[in-house]
Amino acid sequence: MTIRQVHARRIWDSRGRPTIEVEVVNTDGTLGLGIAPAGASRGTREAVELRDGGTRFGGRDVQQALRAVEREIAPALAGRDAADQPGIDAMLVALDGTPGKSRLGGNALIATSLAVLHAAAAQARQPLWQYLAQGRPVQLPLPQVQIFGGGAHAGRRVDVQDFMVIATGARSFAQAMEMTAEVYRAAGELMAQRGPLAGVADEGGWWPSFARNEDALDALVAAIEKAGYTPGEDVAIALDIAASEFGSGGRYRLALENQELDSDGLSERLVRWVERYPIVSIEDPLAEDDEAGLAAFTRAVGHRVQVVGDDYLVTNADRVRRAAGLGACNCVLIKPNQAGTVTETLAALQAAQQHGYATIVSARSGETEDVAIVHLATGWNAGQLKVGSFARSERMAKWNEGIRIESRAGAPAGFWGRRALAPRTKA
Ligand code: 2PG
Ligand code: MG
Repeated sequence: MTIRQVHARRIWDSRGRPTIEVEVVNTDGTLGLGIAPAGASRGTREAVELRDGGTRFGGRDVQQALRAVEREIAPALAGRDAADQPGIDAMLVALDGTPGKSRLGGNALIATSLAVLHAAAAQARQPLWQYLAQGRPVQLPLPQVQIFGGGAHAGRRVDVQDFMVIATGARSFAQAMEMTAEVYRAAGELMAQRGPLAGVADEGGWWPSFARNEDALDALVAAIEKAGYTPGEDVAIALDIAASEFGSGGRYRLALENQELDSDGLSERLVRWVERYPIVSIEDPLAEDDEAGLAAFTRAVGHRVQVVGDDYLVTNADRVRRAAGLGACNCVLIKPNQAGTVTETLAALQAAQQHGYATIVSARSGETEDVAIVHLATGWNAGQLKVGSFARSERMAKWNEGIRIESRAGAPAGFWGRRALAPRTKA
């Protein structure tokens, strides 16, 4: 079976910004849709998102990326078999010809690559997760869900970007959602009572105007308790510090507390948080250029807390192997559009698994109704899934898809639960 047609169109993401959707149609009439998401806090080594510049839509239009698909990618895909994902992705990378995918655009490439993947699953008449699992036993991922949004997603009102919860006591994906719903609601009520609520952030998390970063942690613990759960037992805390957003060259500027810290100073602050709060996961604790700091932080707390590399590892297999050699991080955030193709995304995930790192498949802050990442997390048996908060349909579509996958006949064999967290020695 071969690809008959490839179309690209401009659609709109959850921030109301242009993005690219690619449609791949097979000769048997089955088709696949792929959509590029968009980050706000980005690693410098991510695949380049091609934007037109100028004044239209704030410079964010994607006409060049659309043209790249219509004029170059579509003719090159015609007649190929969608099931040959590695061959097609290698062709896309070669066709682009630049190290950062800046010529055709990482957004054009990932939308195409995902569309090809969906088309192959459709052609095989299988749900995407099942097509990816290829008969191997897989389990539903453990969700990380944002309760408070900060950093680049909320006008930098607090320095830390994501204050999240993980329902460590949940026994199924659906139960994790139930527990999260109660905590999200309790957090909103608490904020409304205390007064610092200022709407919701880019991923649907409450946007509270706290005076200190620690106030958000205290509020999170209070929300877990208010919801009737025991912090650290039933529901634990996960943070994305996104430190590259407020630090480089070993200097970190905490705007909220009007403090400048060096790498050790920020590390010590975070270690104190780990000691005081029921935190089980910390992402990008130090900036992407602070490799020594990331390795030192992992040595200090990596035996009891998950240390996640996002901006630092940018879903790149070589960078994962390099980090493993240095002992930096023990978990890799997996974002397909950082890599630019499905095959390179899978390579990063496999490199992580080979080195004993845990993995989290993640959405971006700019999303759509696309639910592909839930299928990737499940079918690749990644263990964990990060989608943003528990509000707004670009987020809820993904959580609901997890519930659908779990409840259908022929569902994956169970739920990862807290076993998915690094370090993997925990029961
Ligand atoms: C992150 C993501 C999701 P963005 O940093 O992990 O929260 O944000 O897509 O803006 O990079
Ligand atoms: Mg991050």
